[in-house]
Amino acid sequence: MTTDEAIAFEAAHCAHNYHPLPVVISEGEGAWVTDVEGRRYLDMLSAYSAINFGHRHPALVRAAKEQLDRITLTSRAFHNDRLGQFCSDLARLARHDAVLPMNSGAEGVETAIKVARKWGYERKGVAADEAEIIVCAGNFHGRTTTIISFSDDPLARRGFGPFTPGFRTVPFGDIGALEAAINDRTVAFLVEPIQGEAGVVLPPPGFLQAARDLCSGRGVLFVADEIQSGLGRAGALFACDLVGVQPDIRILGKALGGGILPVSAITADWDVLGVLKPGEHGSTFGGNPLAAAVGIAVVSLLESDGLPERSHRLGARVLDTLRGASLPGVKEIRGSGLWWAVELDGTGRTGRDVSLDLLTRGILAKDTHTWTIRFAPPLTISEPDLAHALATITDVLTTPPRLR
Ligand code: IF1
Repeated sequence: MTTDEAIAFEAAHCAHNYHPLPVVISEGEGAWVTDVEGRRYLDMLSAYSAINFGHRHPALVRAAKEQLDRITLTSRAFHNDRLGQFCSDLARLARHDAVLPMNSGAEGVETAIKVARKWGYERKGVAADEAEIIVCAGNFHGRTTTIISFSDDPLARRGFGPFTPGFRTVPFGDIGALEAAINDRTVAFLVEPIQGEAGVVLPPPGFLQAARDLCSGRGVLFVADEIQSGLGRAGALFACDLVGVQPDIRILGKALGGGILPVSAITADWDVLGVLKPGEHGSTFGGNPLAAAVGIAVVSLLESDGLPERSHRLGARVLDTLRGASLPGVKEIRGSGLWWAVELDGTGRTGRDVSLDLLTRGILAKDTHTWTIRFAPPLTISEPDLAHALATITDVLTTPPRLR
């Protein structure tokens, strides 16, 4: 089947809720993927940071295969022999007492919202159904109706009302606005330490630490959505570690499943997570033995392979290289670790135009908000492959747009 045939075949029966680049991937290993016509590409998106360890990392595939031959799903109506190890390992990694395992990132965010609200009612004394959570403009926390209720992206909201109340929005990075928004009903501040979908937007220096102190002083839970920024992506184990902030709740997902299956979780100490009692929250697949087995292998990898440090080291080189290239038509280059974005100046090609040009040159990347292209290669990408990607990105951005 050719690329065009495969795309048409998919369009006949798959909802059109995406506008993918015209490439049909059939295989992948490490940082490389191959399309149905045998063309190879460097994956510089990593499924939006779910493939931090590369496609089909041997240790992760081995863990999944071994578990597939034992048991894959029990539901939490019964115990299984992998969940305890997964929660113990992940709690240690996150420097928290406990873990609540879920599946998608959005489920993790919803879980954090429910726990924060219940903590507010039971431990802070907020009046029933009055809890407020403060979020940041430009946020992306998922696609459920409650989560889009506090999105400020019209595309994410249009046509999906009515919306869930109980959220206040402040400008990302504005500590004064955050302080002004906190009141006696505020139970949490939910923030991406680095905003991904917004285009790898870093907060002003000191903002996260000041927000942490403010939350501690006002009895507000600091909830870090590290679904995209965590697990080595930003150049540290967690993006919060870059500024020495320990959140009250950490939300994890994407790469926690090793790029093999959906695994998300929230981590917190018992004074927070202890508000949940049996029967109050859950999911069919949350904490399943297959997910736990992969999660155990992911934690082991993160604790042994030095990937966060490698991300930091190579990421610094990426920014130096791209910023030093004086790229025409580029407004800003932002990044942290092996996670960066090129924001175009809006006078020429769009982010999608550049993504299409990169595609023809064997580089997979994705635009966001029209004028930005984001890059997130596997943290395991080889240095020669990274150098090749940077040379190609530089050349594509320097070469006048080809006639389309
Ligand atoms: C799509 C964006 C990225 C996330 C953060 C929670 C979630 C995500 C910080 C929800 C998910 C994904 C969703 C996917 C594309 C991708 C994305 F463009 F949508 F915004 F990465 F930037 N918190 N992000 O980044 O996790 O439920 O998807 O597992 O919806 O198109 P999920």
